[in-house]
Amino acid sequence: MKLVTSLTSPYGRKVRVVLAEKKVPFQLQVENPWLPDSPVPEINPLGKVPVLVLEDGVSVFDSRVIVEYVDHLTPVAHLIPGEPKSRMMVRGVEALADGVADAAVAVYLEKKRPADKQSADWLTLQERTLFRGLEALSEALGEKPWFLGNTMTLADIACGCMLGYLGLRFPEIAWRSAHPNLAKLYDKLMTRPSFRESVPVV
Ligand code: GSF
Repeated sequence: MKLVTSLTSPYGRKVRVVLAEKKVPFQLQVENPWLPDSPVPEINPLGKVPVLVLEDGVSVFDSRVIVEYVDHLTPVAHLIPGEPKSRMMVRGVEALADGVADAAVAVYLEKKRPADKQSADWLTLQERTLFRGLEALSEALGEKPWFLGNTMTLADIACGCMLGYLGLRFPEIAWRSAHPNLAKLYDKLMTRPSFRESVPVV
């Protein structure tokens, strides 16, 4: 199978980490979905990455559908629990982390527009979402080693990928000092080859 993604996408990194943790071999095709001649719309009508293209040509998107599929491919090292309440908690944290990433991507794109076309109100709205989301993630983690139970789950992976994206695009956001527990989690995740090998690069 082939994963089509950019090397900056937090959602693409989430999928790469899950594929690596599940030891599922894949080919990586790097694409920038923002370019006018991007081939991404041919495999995803939404024009977004990541997209997982299966051997039979089926396109799987978005990242939440891809990770669900990949987690079921092998019975080892499940990253999404089967028990309904635990599953809901893990997917809830993933939704929160992805939502913070959505707000961060929105701020990044707005700030790329010419200064006179940027909306201060829109930026404020997105920034508030971003900081509220970080606060909620920090509270959910508390002093626990992982978001749920004694092992890493998709919740930790999604949160780590979002934090890595903030580090790339918004080095001025002091999330490490505001939320030392999230910093500790990120540093722990970065000891794993899956995270080290998918650090976002421009
Ligand atoms: C988000 C994908 C996305 O926004 C997911 O896969 O989880 N909910 C989706 N991807 C961005 C790139 S990035 O900022 O990660 C993208 O492909 N944007 C292209 C566009 O035209 O919006």
